[in-house]
Amino acid sequence: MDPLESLAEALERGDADAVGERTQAAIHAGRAPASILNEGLLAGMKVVGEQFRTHQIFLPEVLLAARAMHAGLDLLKPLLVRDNVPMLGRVVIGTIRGDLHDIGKNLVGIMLQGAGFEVIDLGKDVPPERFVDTAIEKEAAVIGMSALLTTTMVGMKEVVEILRARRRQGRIKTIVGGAPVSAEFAREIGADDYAFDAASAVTRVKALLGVA
Ligand code: B1M
Repeated sequence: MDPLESLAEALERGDADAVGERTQAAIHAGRAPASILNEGLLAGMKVVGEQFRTHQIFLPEVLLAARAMHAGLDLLKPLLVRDNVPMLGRVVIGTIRGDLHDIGKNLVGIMLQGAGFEVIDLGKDVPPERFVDTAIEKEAAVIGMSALLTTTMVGMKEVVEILRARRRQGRIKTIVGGAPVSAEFAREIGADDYAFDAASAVTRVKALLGVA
C-alpha cells in the first residue's frame, strides 16, 4: 500500500499513534508536506465524513479521527509555516459561535502564517462581538470566519452587521469559509470574500489586501 494511503487508512481508524508514525515516516521519506496533507490526512477525513453522513460510523469514531488528525497536523505544521517571512498583515480567525469544528480553521491559520500573515486565532465557538472587538483592538486588516454547521452560519452575518454598526466595514475586511459556506452566501451577508479551501484562503486574503 502507498504510504499516504496507509496514512489515510490510519486516520479513518482514528489511530492517533499510527497517524503520528506514518506522518513522520512520510516526512522522512521526503514526501511533500502538501501531499501528506492532501493525499493522506485530508483523504482519510473525507472518508470519515462520508461514513458519518451515511451512519456507518458515529460521533465517538469521528472524535477519534479528529484527534488523529491533530496528531498528524502537529508534525506537519512546522513544515507548512515558514520562519522569518515578512508580515503581510494581521488576520483574526476563528470558528463561529456554536461551532466546535476547528480542523479546517486551524489549517487556514497554518497556511496564512506560512504565507507571511500574523494570525490571531480566537479558537472555536467564538461570539460575533469577539471577532470585531479583537480586530479593532489589535488593528487587524482581516477577519476570517469558519463554519461547518449550517445552523451556525448566521453568526457570520452578525459579525458583518457589527462591523457596519461600528463603521469598520470595508476598513476591516471579512472572509468566510467552511463546508456549507458558498460565494453566494458571502455576497448575501455582505462579507468581502469567500474561500473554498485553505490554499485559496491565502490567495483571497492577499487579493483583499492588495499584497503579492
Ligand atoms: Co461534525 N459535522 N458534528 N464533528 N463533522 C460535519 C461538519 C457534518 C457535515 C457531518 C455529516 O453529517 N456528514 C455535519 C454537519 C451537517 C451540516 O450542518 N451541514 C456534522 C454534524 C451534524 C456534527 C454534530 C451536530 C453531530 C452531533 O452532535 N450529532 C456535532 C456538532 C458539534 C458542534 O460543532 N457544535 C459534530 C461534532 C463533530 C466532532 C466534534 C466530533 C468533530 C470535530 C472535531 C474538531 O474539529 N476538532 C466533527 C468532525 C470531524 C466532522 C467531519 C467528519 C469532518 C470535518 C473536518 O474536520 N474536515 C464533518 C464531515 C465533513 O466535513 N466531511 C462533520 C476536514 C477539514 C480540513 O475540512 O473543516 O471543511 P473543513 O475545512 C476546509 C474547508 O471547508 C475550508 O478550508 C479547509 C481546509 O481545506 N475552510 C475555510 C474551513 N474554514 C475556512 C475558513 C476560510 C476559508 C476556508 O476563511 C476564513
